[in-house]
Amino acid sequence: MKLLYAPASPYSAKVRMAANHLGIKLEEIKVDTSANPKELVDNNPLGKIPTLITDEGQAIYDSRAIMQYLNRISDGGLYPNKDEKRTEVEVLEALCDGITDCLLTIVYEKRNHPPEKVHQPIIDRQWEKVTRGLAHLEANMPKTGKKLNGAHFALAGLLGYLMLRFPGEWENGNVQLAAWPAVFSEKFKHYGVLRPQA
Ligand SMILES: N[C@@H](CCC(=O)N[C@@H](CS)C(=O)NCC(=O)O)C(=O)O
Repeated sequence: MKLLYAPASPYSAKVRMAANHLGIKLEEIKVDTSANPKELVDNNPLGKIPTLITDEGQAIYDSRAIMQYLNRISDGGLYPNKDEKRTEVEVLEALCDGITDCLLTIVYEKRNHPPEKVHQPIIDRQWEKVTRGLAHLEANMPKTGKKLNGAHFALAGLLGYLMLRFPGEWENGNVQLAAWPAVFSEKFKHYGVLRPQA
């Protein structure tokens, strides 16, 4: 199976960590989405990463569809079996990915405009959502026991992206979240290598 990814991409980090945790081997192909590489747009009309291409040639995106696929081929290795618990994990993953979406909107707004054209109200609105989302996570920290699930990898992708692109801007008041990467690294030894990085 091939995974089209970029090292800084938090959603790519989520699925790379999950696959590694499950012992699923991926041929990882680094792509630059801004160049619209043919293999990417031929397989994903949205031109986004991560995009997984199975050995049979089926393209799977987005990251949550990939996570569900990894869960199926690992016989339920990523999500709990019981409905209520599974929904809880899926919603937590959606929250982490949603906060990540807001962070990416901010990064793209700044990256794609000269400073005088950056629309500050967009950034402020997205940052409000980030702040609310992080406060919710801080007040409802997921248990990080022996068995890791999809939400743990989503949180690891989100916090890795915050550490990479927003250092010093989110830790205040989020003591448990700021401490969590160290906790997670104890359970998942490859976090240092697979977390989002430049
Ligand atoms: N909902 C998608 C989001 C994917 C996404 O936005 N990926 C970014 C990189 S982190 C991307 O491909 N950006 C390039 C673009 O939007 O053209 C997922 O969970 O996979």
